[in-house]
Amino acid sequence: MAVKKVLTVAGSDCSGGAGIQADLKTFQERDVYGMSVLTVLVAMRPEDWGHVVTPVDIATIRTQFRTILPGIGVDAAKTGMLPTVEIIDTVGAMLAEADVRHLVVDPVMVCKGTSEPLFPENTQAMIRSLLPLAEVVTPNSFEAAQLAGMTELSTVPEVEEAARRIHALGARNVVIKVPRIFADYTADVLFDGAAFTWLKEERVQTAWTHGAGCSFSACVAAELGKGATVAGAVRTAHEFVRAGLQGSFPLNKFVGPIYHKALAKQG
Ligand code: PXL
Repeated sequence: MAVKKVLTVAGSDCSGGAGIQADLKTFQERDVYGMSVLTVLVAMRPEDWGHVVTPVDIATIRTQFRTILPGIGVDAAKTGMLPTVEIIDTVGAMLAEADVRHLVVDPVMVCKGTSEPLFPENTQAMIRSLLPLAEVVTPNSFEAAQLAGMTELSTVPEVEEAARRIHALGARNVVIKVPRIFADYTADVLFDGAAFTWLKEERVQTAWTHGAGCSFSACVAAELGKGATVAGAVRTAHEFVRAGLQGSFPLNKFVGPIYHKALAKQG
């Protein structure tokens, strides 16, 4: 059977841990052919790891997108960091026109290690242009609160209420990643519009979690592209990221990525 083709529409993290670098590593590990449309270049100042964010111009985003759609075709796609309202609306319009069968929206609003939301004004654009197209949306608890119009998610009922609200905005399935809601457990919860499925594991003890969110959504897209159910894709992604966290390592004193080959490394 021909290899499945999966597209990431996301930013470059030149440190290699998140963004399209994480997505393409994940696609390779999950045995799909990865392609990318770059929306933004992220660099980090070596002194304090402050992020320097350079959006790609709209015409260049369009040209890349047309290379792949209609130029090649995809079995699934994901979106990651989309740095401006104009880029979110443009990517949303192109994805709507291309009618991508399986779309995972990772509503990236912050990078780990930076406390300030990078692009707070983008939330409304994501709600307008991306959520109605999403087969799966994968916010962390901060992003889920922003999308749901809530202040903070610190209890199970609050997380479930946020998932219901985000589902009502048009995403067909909502996965909220809530690593810190339980004392010793990390959790992802899937809401398909009818039922909640909580995936709970003992927390992997590591400070190095960079790229976990990007890799999670990339893995969901890869599995959907290969024909998995949403519940199956989410479970695989949960386990894939968990293995990656077990093999995570520091790049310097500021940042450490998950390791996509953690299972192979241990074996
Ligand atoms: O982890 C969020 C993220 C997504 N995409 C890019 C990033 C980051 C955080 O550094 O750089 C390109």
